[in-house]
Amino acid sequence: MSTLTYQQRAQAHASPVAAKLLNLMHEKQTNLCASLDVRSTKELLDLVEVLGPHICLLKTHVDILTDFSMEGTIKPLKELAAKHNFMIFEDRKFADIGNTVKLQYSSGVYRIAEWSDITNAHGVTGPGIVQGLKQAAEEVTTEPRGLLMLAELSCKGSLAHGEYTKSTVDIAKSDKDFVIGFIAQNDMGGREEGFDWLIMTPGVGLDDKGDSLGQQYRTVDEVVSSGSDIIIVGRGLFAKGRDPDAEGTRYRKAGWEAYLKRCGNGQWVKETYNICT
Ligand code: S5P
Repeated sequence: MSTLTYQQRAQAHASPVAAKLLNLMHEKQTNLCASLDVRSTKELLDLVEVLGPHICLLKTHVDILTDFSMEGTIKPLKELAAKHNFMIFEDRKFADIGNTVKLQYSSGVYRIAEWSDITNAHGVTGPGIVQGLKQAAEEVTTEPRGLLMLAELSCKGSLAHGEYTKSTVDIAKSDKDFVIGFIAQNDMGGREEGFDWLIMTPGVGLDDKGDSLGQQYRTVDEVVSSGSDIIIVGRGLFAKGRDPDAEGTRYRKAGWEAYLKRCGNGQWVKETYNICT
């Protein structure tokens, strides 16, 4: 895993999206991504208003929203992203042939390529998926876009391990600018070949071990010490009975402390943040 600071990695990164995110993380001192799976735009925007100051990245599943619209959902979301300084990751998990994902990413109701800085894809269909998504991004926007490949999953019984994971890493190597990293539970290497992939890790929870549908949670320390650069936290932040502001502070602190430890530093106190620069 990388023991360099986010700032050092930003300076050398091949992808403008990854460099922007790493700089933002360094400046805002957070490696927390909020994953907000809610049913209405109002719930989403209310949570983002509270969690915005704590996060570097917002992960969405816009197909869960019953009232999605570009004007009513995406416009205010982008305004909140600018106000609180975070980036957006639509967790679309593309998994089709290149030509189809190209259409799915750029068209339809959601037009994801127009507004989401980052999206993700499964490796199961092979490298055409990377090229299809990249072409769509190039055709619909001049803004930089980045792709994460799903190399490992958090849920019980997942088939994404061993040879599958290795082959997904090979697909990621096919495009150094567009593929910025992985959804994974562990570091995926690549540094000796000149890749500096971002590892984003879901299945993170400090209070629960899992849910009744196969989700499995690891602690912040566990995931960061096994290579995670960005912790993705969902229900740990906002499930019923939880205070999102308090949980946002808590997970952000835990994530940053674990990062400082990995960079060779100890205590999480505001003054020591800059030791890691
Ligand atoms: O392996 C994975 C990959 C993803 S992207 N496991 C996951 O749980 N996710 C996503 O992370 C999932 O789709 C959900 O949006 C989020 C986890 O939510 P939580 O409420 O369990 O923290």
